[in-house]
Amino acid sequence: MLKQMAQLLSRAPRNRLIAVTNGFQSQRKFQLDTSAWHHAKVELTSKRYPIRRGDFSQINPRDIEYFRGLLDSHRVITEENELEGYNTDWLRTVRGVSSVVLKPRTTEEVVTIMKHCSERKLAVCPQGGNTGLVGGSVPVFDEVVVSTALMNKIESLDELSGVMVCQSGCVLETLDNYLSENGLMMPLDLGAKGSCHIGGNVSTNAGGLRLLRYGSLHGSVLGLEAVLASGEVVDCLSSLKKDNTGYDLKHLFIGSEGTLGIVTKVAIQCPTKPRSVTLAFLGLESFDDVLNTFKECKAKLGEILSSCEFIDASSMECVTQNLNLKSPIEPYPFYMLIEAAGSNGDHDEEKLNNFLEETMGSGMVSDGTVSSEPSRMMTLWALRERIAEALLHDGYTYKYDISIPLLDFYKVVEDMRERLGDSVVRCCGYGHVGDGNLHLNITTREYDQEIFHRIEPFVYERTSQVKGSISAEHGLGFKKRNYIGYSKSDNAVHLMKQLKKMMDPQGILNPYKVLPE
Ligand code: FAD
Ligand code: 2HG
Ligand code: ZN
Repeated sequence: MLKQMAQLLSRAPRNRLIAVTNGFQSQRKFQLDTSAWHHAKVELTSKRYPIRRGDFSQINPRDIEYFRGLLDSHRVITEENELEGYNTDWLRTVRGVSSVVLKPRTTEEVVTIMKHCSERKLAVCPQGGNTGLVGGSVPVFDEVVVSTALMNKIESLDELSGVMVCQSGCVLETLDNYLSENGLMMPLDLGAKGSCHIGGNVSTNAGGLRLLRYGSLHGSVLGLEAVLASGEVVDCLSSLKKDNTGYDLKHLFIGSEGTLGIVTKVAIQCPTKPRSVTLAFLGLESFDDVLNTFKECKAKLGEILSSCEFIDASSMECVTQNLNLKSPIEPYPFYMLIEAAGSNGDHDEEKLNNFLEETMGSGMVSDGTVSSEPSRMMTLWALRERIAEALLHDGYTYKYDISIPLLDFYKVVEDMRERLGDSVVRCCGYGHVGDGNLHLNITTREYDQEIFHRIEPFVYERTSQVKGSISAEHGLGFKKRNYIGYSKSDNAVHLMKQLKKMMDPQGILNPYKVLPE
């Protein structure tokens, strides 16, 4: 059966997997085709949202002079054209007006920058690859952008334990390629891998396509170094798997989205790269079939299951029509990508065969195609990984990233579709079904305030009713911070505010983000 399925693949075109980028940062391997996007400037965040600038100082020529004395002049960006990419998010939904971007190379430089900003009460927005999806990575007003783009050194790799220590500006894909040469891999993988930085991943606690297998960064990050608002360094750069000496402070920085400190170094546990990887791309008639197939793949594949993703018909239509990618199978209401990765190809193939025989035999899976060939797997993964990019071609994207019990999972998409009717271009669902994480996306040609209010807070109320999370993996950033109460208790939010006050008394680190107004 695997052979028959593999034959189906010959119909699939070979697309190059394009990594995302704003097109502003030149070190990217691939460039995102932005030709179909609107070229008009994104509306200023401070205009679209009712928000007042905090009581921070404004940057003046003496500050710029100070930064130029500290960094070479090409690491202090003040040119308007160059600033635009750092002021605008990847989704093109929020825009700030920072007049300076700083590019330190070392922790010491970050320390000096933060000491100066603290003394002057200048607000700071830490930025990695600027692929964040909740408006956290760009300034809201005129915050100083501290970019980690040049903090890209790999410091050490212990091949025996698999622990790598690197600076926070290393691009995820670069790290993965480096590890691959040493028989290892990064424990996370996402569509933005060609642009996002490990510091950004840690600061958002990014999930991605293989969280199902390798767990969250709260497990894989063994240690980190961060610079506080005051310029003080917190050295928690342990490379030990086990270390129960006091409070584990690194967890405060994982997922705090640049509000508690600037992450400068990371020690990460890297798994062994599997010797055999096989990907099944399946077509299914109903969402019940998706859930049953998930249950079955856990049972039949066990420890070799490395990813379990789903795509609905509308998401597939988006990626095929907007990006001209081709589905390898006929249209179905749902599709799944199930990846198996192990150390013995024959053993893995046998397991996968059993799983496919069972699910296709019982009618749970209607059609499918399987491949172990790297370029073909990349072609299939592109259909899933490039949906976020494809949606941008519709116009404006209202993006929701929720954790929700599996029994209620797709009902949310159906309810939203019914609620919005034909007032929107698209309402689709896809994502990490194996982790209970739905990506609900709605698009309109342009931003529409009325539609926005029909979606929010309905989507958060709906999620909260079933005890879900209003942000499974993208964080709260600027756009979702005022909805934190739908997923966290008042006491928890209060404690978060106290922690913030203690670690950043002037509130200069990434203001207007994560915590509610
Ligand atoms: P940025 O976008 O630059 O910043 C994100 C946040 O972290 C901001 O609040 C910023 O202030 C802060 N920050 C950045 N660097 C630091 C630092 N060194 N110290 C302190 N704070 C810092 N996310 C997922 O979880 N799973 C996915 O599958 C996934 N897929 C994606 C696919 C695409 C196509 C895109 C565009 C995004 C995707 N994302 C995904 C979202 C995004 O890529 C991740 O959140 C990523 O981890 C952000 O990394 P970054 O370097 O781009 O950070
Ligand atoms: C993904 O899993 C990302 O592809 C983006 O988290 C999700 O576009 C989205 O909603
Ligand atoms: Zn995701």
